[in-house]
Amino acid sequence: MFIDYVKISIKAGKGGNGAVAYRREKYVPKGGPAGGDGGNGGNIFFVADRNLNTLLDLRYKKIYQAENGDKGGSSLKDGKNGSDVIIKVPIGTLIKDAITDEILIDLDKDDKKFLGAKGGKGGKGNSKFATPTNQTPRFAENGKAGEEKEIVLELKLIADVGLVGFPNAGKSTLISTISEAKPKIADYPFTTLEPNLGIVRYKDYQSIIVADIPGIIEGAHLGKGLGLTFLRHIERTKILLIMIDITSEDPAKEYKTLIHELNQYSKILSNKKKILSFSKADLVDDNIIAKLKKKKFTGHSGPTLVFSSATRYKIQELLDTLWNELQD
Ligand SMILES: Nc1nc2c(ncn2[C@@H]2O[C@H](COP(=O)(O)OP(=O)(O)OP(=O)(O)O)[C@@H](O)[C@H]2O)c(=O)[nH]1
Ligand SMILES: [Mg+2]
Repeated sequence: MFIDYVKISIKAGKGGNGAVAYRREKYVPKGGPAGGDGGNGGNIFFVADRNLNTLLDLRYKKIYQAENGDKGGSSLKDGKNGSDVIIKVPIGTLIKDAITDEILIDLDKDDKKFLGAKGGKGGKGNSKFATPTNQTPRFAENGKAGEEKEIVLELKLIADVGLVGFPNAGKSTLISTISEAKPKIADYPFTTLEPNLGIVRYKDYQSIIVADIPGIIEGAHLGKGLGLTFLRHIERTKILLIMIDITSEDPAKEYKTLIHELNQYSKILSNKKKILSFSKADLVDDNIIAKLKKKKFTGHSGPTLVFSSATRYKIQELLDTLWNELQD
């Protein structure tokens, strides 16, 4: 399952209290202050880890609590610091404050680390409060509370190319043809309910990451079909491959609808570079293909690609075009 949104509570550890203690030595009845400091509370960190793809692991545990610092001891012994908690997340996870909705950080690189909640400082022991006029203080400082936050984690896939089309356009079939991804494919709408990422090997050592997402229908921005919330997964792609089923009754209208829904979702998507393509070329005659290639689509410039995942017709050309566009 693809999990892209999780809410959790994080609680850093409390600092340990400083100790009130006195030196006890033979023949010294009233020793000076010897209370150690409390240890610091453990912190909560988030770290991006390239081995993770989903937020699934975080779904079952809602509260993350770091260890408290130990209290200070006698004989100037300081308390142990509480251990930190490190929460691993996939690359591309946004960390937000659940209450203000503010983005705290974008963990967009492997190993990038973020201090989500700082542990409370340990209190000072009474030995630290000795002054010339009060050489044996009878008090120590208490440890401070650790930070507590409500956090939202949101994963935005980072792909090079996003596939955009109506349900059944053949998006999942394409990704399964050009990559190792094995998404569900079926001849009914909304087969894909969660995004799939595919890594396409290009030439020898290059790769293109493609994101297959659920289908879009007219009125999606009003919540029709699966709505548009999954479009956030393609906001960071460099290009969008618009896919229209070549057997569509009205390709121009389909194209217009897709562009309209993208525009409704965000400026980022409306400004993104788009390539227009027709899938399932094996289902029509060559003269229909030739006609479509010449047809003008309002608002679209650049080549129109026609391909078939079923027969691999023009699949290499499709990849070459995507690759070349990505180099710009
Ligand atoms: N003949 C032919 N059929 C295809 C081709 N590509 C996909 N199909 C068929 O079209 C149907 C829909 O394919 P999917 O890949 O599931 O379509 P999708 O765009 O991912 O659909 P949603 O996930 O519902 O948005 C399936 O029955 C596929 O077998 C193709 O190149 N040629
Ligand atoms: Mg699909």
